[in-house]
Amino acid sequence: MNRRGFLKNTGRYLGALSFVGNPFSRTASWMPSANAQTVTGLPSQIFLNQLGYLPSRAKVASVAERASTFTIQSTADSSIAFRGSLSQPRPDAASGDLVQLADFSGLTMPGRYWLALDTGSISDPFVIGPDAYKQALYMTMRAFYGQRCGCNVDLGGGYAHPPCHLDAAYHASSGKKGVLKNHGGWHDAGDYGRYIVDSGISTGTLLWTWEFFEPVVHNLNLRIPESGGKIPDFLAEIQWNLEWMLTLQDKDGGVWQKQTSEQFCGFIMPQDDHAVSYVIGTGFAPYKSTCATGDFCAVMAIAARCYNTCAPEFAQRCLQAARKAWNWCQKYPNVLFDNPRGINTGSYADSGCSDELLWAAAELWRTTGEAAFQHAFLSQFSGGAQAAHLEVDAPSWGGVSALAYWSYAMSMEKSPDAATTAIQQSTLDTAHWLQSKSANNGYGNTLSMTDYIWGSNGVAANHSLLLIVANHFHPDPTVLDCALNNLHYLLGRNCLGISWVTQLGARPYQHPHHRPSIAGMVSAPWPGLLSGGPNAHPADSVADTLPHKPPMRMYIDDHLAYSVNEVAINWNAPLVFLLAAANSLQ
Ligand code: G3I
Ligand code: 9MR
Ligand code: ZN
Repeated sequence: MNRRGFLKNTGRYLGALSFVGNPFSRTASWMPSANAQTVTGLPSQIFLNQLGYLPSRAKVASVAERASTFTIQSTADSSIAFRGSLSQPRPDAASGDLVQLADFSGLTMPGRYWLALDTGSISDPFVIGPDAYKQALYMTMRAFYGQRCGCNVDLGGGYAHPPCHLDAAYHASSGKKGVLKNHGGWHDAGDYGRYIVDSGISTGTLLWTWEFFEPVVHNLNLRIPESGGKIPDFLAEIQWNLEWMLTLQDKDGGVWQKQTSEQFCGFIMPQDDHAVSYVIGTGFAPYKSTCATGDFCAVMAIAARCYNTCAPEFAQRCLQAARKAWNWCQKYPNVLFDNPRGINTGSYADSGCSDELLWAAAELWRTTGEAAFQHAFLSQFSGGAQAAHLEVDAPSWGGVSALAYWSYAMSMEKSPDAATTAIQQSTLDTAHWLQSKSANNGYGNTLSMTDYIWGSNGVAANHSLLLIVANHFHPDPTVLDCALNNLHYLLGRNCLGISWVTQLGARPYQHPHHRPSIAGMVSAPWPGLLSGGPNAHPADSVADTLPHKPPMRMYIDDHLAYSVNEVAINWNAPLVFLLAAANSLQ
């Protein structure tokens, strides 16, 4: 049924979807995708989570046209399940909109509904039900299988490729020479590079998902080649990347920054990219970098805990690798990386590695209980500015101190020391600050105006990670609802009415900067991938042409616009964490 065809539309939405300089776009209209719920036709100005809501949690839609009252109607027979009044219009700075809120939290009866305004406008259909986010968790986690390098990948439906990037060698900048027999890992993003720093936070976040929400993810059947084996699918998928990470550790314990070609390739399938995949180093002794080695150390230490039951030998290998990496970092505490001459792939260059080392210390302490690691954590924690005015911020690829703090605090839960108390308190303070942001934003997300950077959708997901950890320290349903608010934002409750996860929701974006989605003969992009999202500082030739607008509108669904519409493993991973949390609430 196309009930939306006659609805009025301001045209702003289509504006956001114009295809500036994009000769390869499929089409400017919405394409049917593998998701049966995808709708065609113009969207209304009613914005909500296109997947729906859990029965017992808060449910709020944002309305950008003027109305007074609303009803929630069953899609089966248009019967009215809930009536409400809209809040007064309030300006929303991030979108420039005047927004009214429709709060229907009181409706808890599972069903399929739409929201109707007294103006006659009707939203896309959505679900209220305990399984509202079940498929989303499956798809966003399975997307990592889709990112696999070096093996046959087949998600079904034509989303497939044979083994890729098997031709590996040491680049001169690595301090070594010759070919290398390695393969594996996940393609980082829309490109085919593999970068330890980004792999580190992504893999760490996924392993934390396991540790926080094992009951939810333990039996998740991801339909991957390892399914049915003795390692749960969730851990088997992560192991695929860990095995590759292990191959980037040198004999001395240091870890090279990345394995990529010298330049980004064009829009080709991975098996058609025949450029040599080089292990790339700093170009000067000791060639490996401290941030990469610190991240690697932390992740291997977490892995030693997670695989101890199902794969004890692998867990031991991980722990040994972590110890070697730790020792290397003690010798070389601040070797920074920048692209050596002739290398133009992503750099993940960081200006300091003390947070990576803090994370490594905390995870090793939590895993081994050895006093030396606690001492290393505490001496850096108390010696630095941290102790006096500790500020816990959500993690990002370049800033992992929160992961260090939380890991330490979780290891001390039975006998909290001063550091633990300070960490917990500061985390709660930040959570409350994010809650105040959410309460004052028309679209309910926790983003400040300055958070609309490259990968702002990942920032939102990581804010939710922080909120969920805060709830772990001090349970509070309003903090959890705030964490879910970012999920609602990412899945449609935003000023563009777009779902930023491929193939999820009624109006998913269609044109990610993701090579296999562009080069492959597929009608919709590869499933389960989160877009980087709005960026107030566009940095590619397409997004650069966007007229200056409020930050949430600095987005275009164009595959060439990598600074607003690329996908990346470090944005998908906190979304998996958030979805696992959401699935644990029922
Ligand atoms: O943090 C500052 C902020 O304070 C400032 O207001 C803002 C103004 O531009 O910039 C912020 O820094 C930005 C930073 O991302 C935030 O993480 C930089 O401008 C921006 O250039 C930087 O972008 C990074 C991008 O690579 C370019 O280096 C992204 O974080 C990073 O996710 C992205 O990663 C790429 C890899 O290099 C290659 N593979 C794909 C991947 C995803 O796009
Ligand atoms: O595909 C690349 C993407 O992963 C990076 O995030 C981005 C910025 O480093 O660069 C993309 O590659 C482009 C390159 O920078 C410039 N030439 C065109 C490439 C594909 O759009
Ligand atoms: Zn590959």
